[in-house]
Amino acid sequence: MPKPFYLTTPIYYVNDRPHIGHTYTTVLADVIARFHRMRGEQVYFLTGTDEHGQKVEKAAAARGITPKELANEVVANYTELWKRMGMTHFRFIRTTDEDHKAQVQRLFKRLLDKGDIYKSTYKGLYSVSDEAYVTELQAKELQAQGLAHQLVELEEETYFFRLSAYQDRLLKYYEEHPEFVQPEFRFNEVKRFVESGLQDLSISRTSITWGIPVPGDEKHVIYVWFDALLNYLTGCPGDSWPPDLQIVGKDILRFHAVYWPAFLMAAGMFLPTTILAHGWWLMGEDKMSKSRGNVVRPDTLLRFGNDALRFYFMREMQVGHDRGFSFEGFMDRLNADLANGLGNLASRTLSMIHRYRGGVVPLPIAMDPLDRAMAEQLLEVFPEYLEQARANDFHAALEVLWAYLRALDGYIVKAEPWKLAKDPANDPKLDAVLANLYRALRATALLVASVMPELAQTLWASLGHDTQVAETTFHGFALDGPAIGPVGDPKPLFQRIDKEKEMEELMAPEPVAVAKPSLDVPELRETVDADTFFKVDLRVGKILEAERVPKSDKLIRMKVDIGLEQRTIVGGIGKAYEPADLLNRLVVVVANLAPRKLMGIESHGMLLAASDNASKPYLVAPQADAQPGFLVK
Ligand code: ME8
Repeated sequence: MPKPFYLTTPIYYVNDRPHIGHTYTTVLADVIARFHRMRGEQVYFLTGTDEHGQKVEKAAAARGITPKELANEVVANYTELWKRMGMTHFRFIRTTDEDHKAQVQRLFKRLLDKGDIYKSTYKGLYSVSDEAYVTELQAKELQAQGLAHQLVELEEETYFFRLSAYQDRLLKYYEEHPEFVQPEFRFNEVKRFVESGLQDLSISRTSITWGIPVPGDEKHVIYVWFDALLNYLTGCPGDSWPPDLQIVGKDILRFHAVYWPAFLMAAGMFLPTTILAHGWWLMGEDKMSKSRGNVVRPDTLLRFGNDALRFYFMREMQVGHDRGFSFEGFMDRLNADLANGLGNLASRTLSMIHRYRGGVVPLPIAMDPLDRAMAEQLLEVFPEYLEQARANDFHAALEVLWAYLRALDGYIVKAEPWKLAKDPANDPKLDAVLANLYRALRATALLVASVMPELAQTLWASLGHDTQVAETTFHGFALDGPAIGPVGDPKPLFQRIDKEKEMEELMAPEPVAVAKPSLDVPELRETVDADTFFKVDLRVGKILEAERVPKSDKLIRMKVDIGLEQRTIVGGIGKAYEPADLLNRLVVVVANLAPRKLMGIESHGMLLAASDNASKPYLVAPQADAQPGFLVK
């Protein structure tokens, strides 16, 4: 019995909600996990969150909550997103999990006893944003990038990991394991870094409290990266070590390809088989990041469906390279490949099988050279797709498959089945064409099931299967096997996107990024007496849930705690706010406003918001320590 395929993503910091960068990494892992299951392997896929460290401690302090409370809030965004997207991880690990804390302390102690960890003093520069000490050389790089303000001078007592002792062993290991880091050009960067010399690594801090204490010396907490990397160990089920594939962004390759294997060597453990470093999704020339205000959230794209986003990620990004994101490119790709491309081919094929053969897939008794060429091409495309996907290159795999789908379009044009159908003498030729198209679609459903689970299942079912495509394995699959049953009605696989309409909405920037609003100050309204004013019941509310009202780009349905009770309130703020941005916000509610129906939903109350000339809402927010139910007067 081969060992289960163990696959990991980085664990994400809890200082931000997930954006499409984090989503991309997790989708890539999920696609690979599903692919390996269809190869008949048992797969463990681990993801989670990295919750300790100074940044979280500070962000929580600024909001007057504990770091754990802050972490819980952000973690929910991740777990809910992954659930909504149907990710197939077996565990969502948090570095605040008890078993993880125990694991980190145990390993720290073991390496301390062994002499690989020792106590000394660190003096030098520290990057607050990276939570890492930096060498002179790295400091110069940061200065060149204008990031020097993130550096501080530090002198502190610290525990060191004897990284320098592992330089030669690492280089030897790299030499003997050419598959250890992919892609190769990144592996070369890693080798050069290690060849340039490794210094011992400080792995504890006394300046922070939010972390795992050093066992027996509790004024030290364990450095976030030592803590974080060990999640892969904590989360590994008994029979699965070492990881077969660890997916990371290129930003954190050094930690995974240098520090992490050195820790494992020190612990006397096997090293992961492959660290796969992918590139970045860029906006223009820049990395997507909250501080640059150029972040695209998955919510914005998931309106087009989970599979659409997964397909776009896999089709567009060549693993290892950077890729510019654009809404237009996103929609063009989906329209071309899913609405046209595959969608079109499937609906044409199914309607022809219905129209000409009553839904029963014919057997190809006689094939002419063109039919045979198409059938043979499938025999090549299928294993080629599997090979590329096995090498984690879904970009290339999908390219090969879609080139074949385009060739099939040409095949239909040449064969002209609508003409063949007019004369029974052409029956054998028409049978061959229909059978070839059917087989190609059936193979496609199987191949794309790990990339687009729902779409593949719809296609699989409409081809007459009553099984789950995801439970079918590639091995031994008969590409020329007979059809299982009659085909179903052609259902559109993917709804064409109205690009112009969508562009208007999508291009509306996130609230943080909008230009300063202009305002012609409106005239003062008529005077009211105090009694009239106090009739209005204004109180503090807290938004507990928020979701878009289907078919409306403006309305958001919220559940708001107003102290007395929880209310459903529908607000026209959807163009200015994402539902996820509204969660846990304190707002001011007009609580005694007569209820009214908005798109069939009864809204009981209203949120106070300021408004500019363009009627863009700006929610009024009470001070952070106000409580739901407080009267506003
Ligand atoms: O680094 N394009 O967490 P993190 C593609 N906690 N992928 C991107 C991306 C982008 N623009 N931005 C982020 C950490 N990512 C540590 C990891 S692991 C033991 C600890 C993805 O929240 C990419 O996978 O900053 C990157 O490596 C990861 O998010 C960083 O997530």
